[in-house]
Amino acid sequence: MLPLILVVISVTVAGADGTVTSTPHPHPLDPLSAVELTAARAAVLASALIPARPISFHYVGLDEPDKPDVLSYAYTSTSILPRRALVVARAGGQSHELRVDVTAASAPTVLSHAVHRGAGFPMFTAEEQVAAGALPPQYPPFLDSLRRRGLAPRDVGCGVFSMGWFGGEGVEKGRRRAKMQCFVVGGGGVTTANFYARPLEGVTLVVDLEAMAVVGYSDRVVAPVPKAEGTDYRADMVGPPFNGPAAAPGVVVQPEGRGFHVDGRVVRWANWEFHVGFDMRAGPVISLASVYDADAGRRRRVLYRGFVSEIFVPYMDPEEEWYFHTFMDAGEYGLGTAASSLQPGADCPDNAVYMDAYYADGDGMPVKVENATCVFERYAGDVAWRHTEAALPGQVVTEVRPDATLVVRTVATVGNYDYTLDWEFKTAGSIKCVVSLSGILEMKATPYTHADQIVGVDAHGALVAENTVGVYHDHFVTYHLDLDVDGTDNSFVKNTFVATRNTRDPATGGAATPRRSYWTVRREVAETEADARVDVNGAPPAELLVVNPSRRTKLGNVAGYRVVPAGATAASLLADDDYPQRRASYTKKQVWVTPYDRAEKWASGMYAEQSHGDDDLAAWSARNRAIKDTDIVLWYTVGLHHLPCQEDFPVMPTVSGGFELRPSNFFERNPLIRTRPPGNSNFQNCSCRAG
Ligand SMILES: *[C@@H]1O[C@H](CO)[C@@H](O)[C@H](O)[C@H]1NC(C)=O
Ligand SMILES: *[C@@H]1O[C@H](CO)[C@@H](O)[C@H](O)[C@H]1NC(C)=O
Ligand SMILES: [Cu+2]
Repeated sequence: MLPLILVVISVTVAGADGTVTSTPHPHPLDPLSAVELTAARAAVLASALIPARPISFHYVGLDEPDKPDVLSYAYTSTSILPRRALVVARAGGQSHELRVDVTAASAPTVLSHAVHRGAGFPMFTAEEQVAAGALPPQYPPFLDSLRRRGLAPRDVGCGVFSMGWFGGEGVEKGRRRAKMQCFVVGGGGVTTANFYARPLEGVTLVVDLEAMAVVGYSDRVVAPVPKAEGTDYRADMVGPPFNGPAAAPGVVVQPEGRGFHVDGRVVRWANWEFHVGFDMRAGPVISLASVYDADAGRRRRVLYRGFVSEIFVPYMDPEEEWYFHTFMDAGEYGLGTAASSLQPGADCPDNAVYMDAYYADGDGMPVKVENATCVFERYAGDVAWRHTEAALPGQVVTEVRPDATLVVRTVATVGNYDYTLDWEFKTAGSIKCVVSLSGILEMKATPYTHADQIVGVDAHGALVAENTVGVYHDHFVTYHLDLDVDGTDNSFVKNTFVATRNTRDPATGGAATPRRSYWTVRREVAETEADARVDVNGAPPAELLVVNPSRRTKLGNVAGYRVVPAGATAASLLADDDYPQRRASYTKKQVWVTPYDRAEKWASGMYAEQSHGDDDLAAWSARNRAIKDTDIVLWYTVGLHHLPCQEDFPVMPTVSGGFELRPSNFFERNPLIRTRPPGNSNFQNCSCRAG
């Protein structure tokens, strides 16, 4: 990631004029409405518990009711549950945590208050990033640096970079500081929309975010500012002529209308039902996903809650200007606050429906993101199952079922990177999570203009344009997956493939069969957290499942869901004692399982900014709690090593990774066996647009 700079676009602030009203009885997992956010703010400001001023709001989110209450609301009673907000605010140099009851928006009450004493800070606010952006042009040494490069202050924009943690308590304790680095946006009459392509290499400021003052400065390296030509990606700057490969425009038509229903934020489609939430740190949150089992004649629970808990992005250049680029995009910047308004017909197909989202700004006021999430049915011409049978006497039988799915999509644009987060529901019972990366590389200015000049150099990136290096880095996208497979009490199972020598091997005297080897499966049920830390690339290969030991098929197999990696299984290569790695040590394994604890939501810890790693997923797992036949949470990390190439410039073609949660002995048989074959799909007018 690179930081949010200057202004937040495509969001509108909900008016205090009553234009936004709360629904009378929200679902207990609905995100806080504009009215509820406003009420939480009012309660905090009115509270005597925080005497210091000013108060800035860094996180305001739903403080969910206890899980048993939500389950009983969803599956039995639908009794109205209290609405509570969790607020993390800064005042007087301290991080305050407050729980506020906003059930009656006109009379919100603070239920609890605590001051965070440990390491780490809450997310940055957009407002403080904007305010910090105004500091460099008022700072004389910075003006000198610009003058030396022949630039004017208006030619440059600066962003706030989290500074990570590199040991010790030091003078930084209690001080919320960040670094700032700058980019050339104008100058010489040239402008480009590619903010990140023209770094002012060598210049780093340190800002105190609470005093809002520059407290450190260095201008160390002089490398040429990369040229603006060829950096833009806007259609009106790139072309015409548009001479790239041409494809026919997309067509989506549903002649009989949409196949799904949205009731508030509950989505019902085919055999699936789930709730779509939103959080300013996590972005989209999928809850209470259940699937209808036609053979059993009932709805069965699969996923209590799933969301992206963290995106850790460490860069691989140890130099002064780059070593601290070790971003935690969710915990430091927020995936929800970074949600982009989706562009109908481009970000999502024409048959999509949209949901808005709200979050709190730094002043605690609601901000609306229009069309933050879209929901659409996808038919990409794929096959759900098929068979052609030519061996029957006198006939050929072919049966095919097309595979239609339902996608819930949100895009988080965290500075330079755009993460498209998809939750795809399949009628065969799978949930597929895909994260797709696009956007702009983080680039370093360099004197080099040809790859041969870098040969033999200890390189930390690849030349992607003249004077421009795309710096090596990783993306680790960690999902919190509270699976409740057919109920709350689950276990984690490893089915390891074991290569076995045939004991009746003819080479050792046996003669009954010529086969010398085969593989079989060793089934292990994880007893404690230590048994459930898995490097999916490590030998031996294994299938990983969350099962419900008390639910078996009629044949006696235990009902479960497998987690199946779908590419992008990179693990961190950093040394265990390297500071960024200590803050995200869970990135050495893709899979972890913890017992459910409502406090354990954020893989990098509640206070990720400048965290020390003492409250991360690996630290919780080190307690080695029992995880057998209890409520468990599966954590899965999608990982990519990113070695930039020229095609990633000036803007990256999308690259995806993910995983699938796939039923395994959950159903009695293929749940799609009784689906109808497709009817006549030769719609005459399928070149029309659905809208
Ligand atoms: C949101 O989506 C609706 C429906 O497609 C569209 O009319 C509207 O212009 C979109 N709003 C924004 C801000 O993109
Ligand atoms: C296709 O469109 C034409 C013109 O609008 C209409 O007359 C015709 O009935 C349509 N055909 C089908 C199969 O919908
Ligand atoms: Cu990347």
